[in-house]
Amino acid sequence: MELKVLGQEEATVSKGCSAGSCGSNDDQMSHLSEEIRQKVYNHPCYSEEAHHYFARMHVAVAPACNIQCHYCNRKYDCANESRPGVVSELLTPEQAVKKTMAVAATIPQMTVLGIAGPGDPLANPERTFHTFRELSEKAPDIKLCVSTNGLALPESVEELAKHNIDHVTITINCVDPDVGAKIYPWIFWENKRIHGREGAAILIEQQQKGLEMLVAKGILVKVNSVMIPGVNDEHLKEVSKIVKSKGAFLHNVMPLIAEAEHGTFYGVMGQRGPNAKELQALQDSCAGDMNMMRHCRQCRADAVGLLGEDRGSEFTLDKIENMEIDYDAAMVKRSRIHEGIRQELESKRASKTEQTIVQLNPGKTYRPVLMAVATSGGGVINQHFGHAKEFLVYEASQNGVRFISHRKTDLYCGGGDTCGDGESVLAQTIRTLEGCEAVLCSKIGYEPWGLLEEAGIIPNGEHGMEDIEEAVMAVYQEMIENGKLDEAEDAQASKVSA
Ligand code: CLF
Ligand code: SF4
Repeated sequence: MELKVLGQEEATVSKGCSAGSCGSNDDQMSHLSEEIRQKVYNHPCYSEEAHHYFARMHVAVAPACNIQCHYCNRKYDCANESRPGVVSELLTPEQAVKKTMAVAATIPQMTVLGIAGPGDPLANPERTFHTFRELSEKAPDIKLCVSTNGLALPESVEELAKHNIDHVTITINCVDPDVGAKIYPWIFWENKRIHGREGAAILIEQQQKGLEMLVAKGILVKVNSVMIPGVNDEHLKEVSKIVKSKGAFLHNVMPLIAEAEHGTFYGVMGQRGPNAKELQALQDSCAGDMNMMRHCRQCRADAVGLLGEDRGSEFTLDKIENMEIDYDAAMVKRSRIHEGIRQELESKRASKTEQTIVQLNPGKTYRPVLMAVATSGGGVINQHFGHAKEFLVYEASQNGVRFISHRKTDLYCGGGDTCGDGESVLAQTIRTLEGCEAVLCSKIGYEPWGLLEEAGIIPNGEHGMEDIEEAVMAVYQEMIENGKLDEAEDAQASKVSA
């Protein structure tokens, strides 16, 4: 069967790339210029498709920060790119280079090295650029990536371009200083603290200037925004429009995570974060103007592995200390594996043809359906229901399949062939799937099967090792054939869970 996979609006992308595809896959990739496709096809954050195959790693070399965000506690990693409440081990640039080469040699799918904290990388220019400089010499096949609050960006653009850094993330939470004053209590600027609206205005100006300068250099810019209900949620639509008009490649709207135990201003004040439904609604309304990233995992400043997994504990300083690394040999292996993945992706695209579901019952309209998928990567359904730490949520409709979000869960199954222990955690897992009408996995135990059915979710273990989008569409087609969607001929909106 042939599928059409949907994502953001189609558009021709030229220099500076303002639209087209990136949150997602094949159809979208085909609209990118060759130059940009080369930059994003193996970057797990800039391409939704790539995140099934390629890994990233972060090195925590940048301790200082030049601003204060109300969602940040300086004891922890920069919450602009990381989950708050997580502490990373600070590395020297030399340690960071060694660790990166060790990971690259061990995990050939690791294609991107990012610096995202624990403070702001550009507030620590010596440490950040020392790391980039050495890596671009010693491991030239690794893409370099950086995430910043943008205050020191304009003065850093030349240096970023010099090191061939093709991917820069700026966290832009507002373009209005009055909104900014509610998010940033102060910035450190020209050797003094500047508070409130005045500080926010300088930050916004620097961010916008930096964005324009990067785009002019042909560097791909992703904009992260933290969605803070009641503070900047409505305003982010305006932010999305403006950053798109200035040439940003991708917009990643992330949920505020504010817990009192993190000791942040918002956490202590009881500022809530958005629920999944609110986040999706905002992402959808921004998507009319902008490519949206929906697969961000808010990873930590020392994360290693595919998005959604963290293999950092395999590469602690004591473990890498004694590793012998033949990086020339590793590069040969890496390039062979990358070529294999590229060929696999190309052949997948070539095998997809126009999907036929609409012709199944011409003249009828069926509502979209959300389905959860258990996968550990590779773009296929390959995970046991009870082993899934997260589920990917896709929407199937007569227009095709599109990725919507991921939902984290706690493991309830310790392994083996049976699922069933820890029923309350299982019940919790099923609650996280609320709004989904089917769950696709490689295998599932008797007990969760029954509980899912009771919750109105169809368990499905029949598509193990199949391509995710094809399997999702096959199940959607079965639902139509079995008359499960007949009641919705007048196309009610899909049930989107909170
Ligand atoms: Fe790291 Fe960020 Fe580069 Fe990716 S993460 S610096 S762009 S390599 Fe990616 Fe992680 Fe989300 Fe960041 S999933 S938090 S968006
Ligand atoms: Fe914290 Fe990052 Fe904001 Fe700095 S930019 S205050 S490290 S969240």
